[in-house]
Amino acid sequence: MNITPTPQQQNVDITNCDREPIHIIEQSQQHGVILTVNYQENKILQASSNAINLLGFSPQELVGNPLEKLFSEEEVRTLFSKIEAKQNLYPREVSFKNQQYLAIPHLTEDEKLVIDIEPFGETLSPILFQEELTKILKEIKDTDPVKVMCHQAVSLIKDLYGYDRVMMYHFDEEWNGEVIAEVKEENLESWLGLHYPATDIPKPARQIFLKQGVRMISDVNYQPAPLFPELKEKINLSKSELRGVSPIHIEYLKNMNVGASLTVAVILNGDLWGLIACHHYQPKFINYHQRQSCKFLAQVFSNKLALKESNTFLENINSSEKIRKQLLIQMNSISNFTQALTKFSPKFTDLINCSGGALFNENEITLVGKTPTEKQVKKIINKVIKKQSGSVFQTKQISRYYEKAQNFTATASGVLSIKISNEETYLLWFRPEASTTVDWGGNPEKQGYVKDGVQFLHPRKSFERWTQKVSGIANAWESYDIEAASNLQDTITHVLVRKQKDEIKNLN
Ligand code: BLA
Repeated sequence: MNITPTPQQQNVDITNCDREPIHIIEQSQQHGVILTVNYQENKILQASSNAINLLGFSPQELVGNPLEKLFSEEEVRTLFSKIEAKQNLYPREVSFKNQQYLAIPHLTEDEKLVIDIEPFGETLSPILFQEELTKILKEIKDTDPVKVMCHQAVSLIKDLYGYDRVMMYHFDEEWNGEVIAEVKEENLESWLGLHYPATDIPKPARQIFLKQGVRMISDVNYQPAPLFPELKEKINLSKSELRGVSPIHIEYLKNMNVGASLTVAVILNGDLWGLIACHHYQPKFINYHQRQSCKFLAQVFSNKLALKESNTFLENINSSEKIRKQLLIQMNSISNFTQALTKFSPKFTDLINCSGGALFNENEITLVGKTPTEKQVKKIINKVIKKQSGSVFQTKQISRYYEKAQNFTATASGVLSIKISNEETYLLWFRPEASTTVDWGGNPEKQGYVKDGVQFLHPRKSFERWTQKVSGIANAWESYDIEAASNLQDTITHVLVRKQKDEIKNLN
C-alpha cells in the first residue's frame, strides 16, 4: 500500500485549494443569468445556459446579437455612454417573461463587460430601507468592546435578513479563523469559539472577498449553468454577483448540511479581518439591495473597529511612552545601562504587558520577573534570535523555532526581542502560555495526498467539535507592543551612541 506522508512530513505549503482558479469558473448560479459582452462592438459574447428558462432566449439566440435583443435602445445607449465616460455603472430594473429582474453591469479588471441578471426579489420601501441603514449606524457602537460590537453586527444581520445562523468569523495571522460572535436559531448547536483551519477558505477565495465584499450562494443543491460558448480567453468573474461555486466548497457546505449562505467581508486597513458568515438550512435568496446593505453594515462595522483599534493603539503607546521617557532619564543619569533598565522602577519590562524579561549584554544575562533560567534564555538567543535577519523579533510560540522551549512554556511561550545596533545586546520580553486547548469545528488534520509537491485536500466530512491539546502558545504581541519595543530600541541606541561620543571627546 502506498502510504502518503503527512503535510508536516512533506513540508508542503501549496494546496490544490490555493490553486483552484475559482475566478474563471465560467458558470452561473441557477437563480440568474450571466452575459459577457464585447461593448466596443455591442455584441453578446456569452450567455449562461439558464437564459432560456429565465429570459426566454437560449444562449444560441443571444450570442452574436447586440444588447438591444434584451434591453431597450435607451438603456443600452445610457450604459455605453457611462462606460465611455468611465462613470459608475448602476443596476437597472428589467422584466422578462412577466418577471422583474435587476440587470447589474460591471467591467472586469481587463475591461470586459459582464451583466448579471437576477430576480429583483422583494421590494423594500425607501422608508424601510432608510430605517435599516439608520439602525446599522446607530446600533454598532465603537464605545463597546469588540466582542459586543461583533454581536451587534451579527444580530442586526439576523434580524434584517433571517438567516438561521449568523457568525462573525475572525482570521488570525495565519488565516485560521474563529467564530467570535454568533446568533442562531435555538435548535442549532452553537459554534461560538470554534476554530477552522486556513485551508477551509483558500487564498483565491479570500482575495476575491477583498474585491467583491459580499457573496450569496442561494441554493447549495443548484444546477450550475455554464457559459456558452466556451471562449479561448476565459472571462474573470471575480466581481460577478452570480459566479458559480467551486464544487469543493459545495461539498463542504453539503457536509455541513447548509442549504444557502451569505458571506460578507470585513476589511480592516486594506486586509481581510474577518467574514460575516450566514447559513440557512433551506435555499435562500436576498436581493441585490439587501446584499448591498450587508456590505454597508460590514463597512460601518470595520470603520468603527478601525477607530477603536487606533484609539487602543494610541492609549497603549501613550502609556508606554511615559515609561520610555522615565527609562531614558535613568539611562542618562546612571552610567551602567543594564542597571538603569533593570534595577530601578520602572524597569524595561514595565513598558509592555509581559510576565518577565531578560537583558543580554556582553555575554551577561540579567533576568527580571518570571523567566526561564539563564541557560535557557541564552539558548533562545543563540538558537533563535541571533539567526533572525531583522532587529525586532516576535513570536507567540517560541517552541516553533526551538523545540526544547516546550520545557518552559509557563514562563516564556511568547518572546518579543530587540537587538541594539551592532552590539551583541538584546532585550527580551516573555509571556507565558495562554491556553492549553483549541476547539476546532471538525478535526482539521484532513485526509489527503501529495502529488508533484502539491497537497491535495478534501473538505471534512464531520464538523463535530474536536478538542486539540496545545501547549506553548501565548497571547499574541500587539502592534503597540512591537512599536513600544522598537521605540525603546531607538532610545537605547541614541543613548549609547551619545555616550560613546562623549567618551571619545573626553579622551581627546
Ligand atoms: C470558500 N470557505 C469558503 C467560504 C467560506 C468558507 C466562508 C467563502 C464562501 C463564499 O464564497 O460564499 C469556510 N464557512 C467557512 C468556515 C465556516 C463557514 C470556516 O461557515 C465556519 C463557520 N474548502 C475546504 C477545502 C478546500 C476548500 C479542503 O475545506 C480546498 C481543497 C475550498 N472554500 C474552498 C473554495 C472556496 C471556499 C475553493 C471558494 C468557493 C467559491 O468562491 O467558489
